[in-house]
Amino acid sequence: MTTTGQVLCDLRAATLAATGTPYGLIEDAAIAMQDGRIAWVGKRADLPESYGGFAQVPLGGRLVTPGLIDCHTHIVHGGNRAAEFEMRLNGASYEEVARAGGGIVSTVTATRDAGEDRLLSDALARVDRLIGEGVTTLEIKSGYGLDVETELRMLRVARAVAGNRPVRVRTSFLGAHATPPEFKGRDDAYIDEVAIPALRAAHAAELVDAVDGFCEGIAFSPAQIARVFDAARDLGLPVKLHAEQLSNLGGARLAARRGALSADHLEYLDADGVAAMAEAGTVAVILPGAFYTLRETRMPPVDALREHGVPMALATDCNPGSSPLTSLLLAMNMGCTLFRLTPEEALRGVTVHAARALGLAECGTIAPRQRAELAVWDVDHAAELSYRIGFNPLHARIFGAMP
Ligand code: DI6
Ligand code: FE
Repeated sequence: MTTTGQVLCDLRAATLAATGTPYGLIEDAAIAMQDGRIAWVGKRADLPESYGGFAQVPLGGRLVTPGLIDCHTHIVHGGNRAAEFEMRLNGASYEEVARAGGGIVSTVTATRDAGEDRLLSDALARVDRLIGEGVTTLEIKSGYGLDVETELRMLRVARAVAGNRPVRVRTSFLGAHATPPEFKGRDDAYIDEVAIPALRAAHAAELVDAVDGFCEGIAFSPAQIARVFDAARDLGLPVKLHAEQLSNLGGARLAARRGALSADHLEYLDADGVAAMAEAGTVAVILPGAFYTLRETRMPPVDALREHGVPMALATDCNPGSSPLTSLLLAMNMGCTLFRLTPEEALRGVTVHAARALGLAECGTIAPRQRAELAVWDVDHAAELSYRIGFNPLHARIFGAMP
């Protein structure tokens, strides 16, 4: 059944599509929406007469962008790590905290102890902060269960987020995030006896959209990650990887060779890794919240990524340890100020390139046939979205239709 749609007008559209203008900007624009999709976008004066019967929604000259996309979060987790935050401020390093049995493992305990309802209500409180900033799609990882039952519970909660809020969720299975205490010193056994069986069970329950891993000295080796990626390939699932965050193990190269959607963090990425990602079309997901929280000094090679045409996305990495961040606007500001992204790169990083990092073709730009997922902002210039710190200029969020 075809329903009558809406025409948004009296607006400026930062389409992020190839219009030949910065931000894909169209002044004096109109956007026609029907059945949850964008039917038409262009100059208001060029609006075809066939949309004359649509409800007109004037937006007072405001800027409209695609709905924002947070393409890397661990937003479902139990408890918090304020105590470890304090420990680090008393001198302990992130690796020391992890090796002392804290870090990820303490969140694993809290997540195993939390029921599904508690995990969901805690996650929704954080998701609501993102939605309040115009986020219409987010990715959610497992990886704090590290046993079959709790990994599946995290993914069910991630799916339930989309059942409880008007937002699209893509899930990533991250069983290869850390070795749980009961497998201490037996990383290979954990991968073979828990992580891969959990992946198969979660896939059978239709809970998995992609497969992730943590390739790092304090986590898993490229050879161990490769086994998880083999299992993903057998299930027909796309892969992505936390790579080169604290050291260079060649994770980005491995991910690129496996045709990964994205390689994420990348502070220690080398020229080889950049070239491999460029060749494979793997998106670089830059996570300034973790860089900031860990007080990293080594920056991801943004200039090299740019020169090689590697698409760069930006995300919160919302997690209780290294990035307790629930503001994608602040991630954009940090991407610009800490990593010297341009404001246009930052906006592309949370729209069109973030969509690509999730393998989504129908959101991330304002163009015909794209989903009608938009953010309306009280700003004069798109750069304001990255420029301000702790200021949220969202006027309205559109998820399918203007409310
Ligand atoms: N990289 C990170 O920064 C987080 N996970 C990962 O793979 C840290 C997760 C945590 O400390 O809880
Ligand atoms: Fe992460």
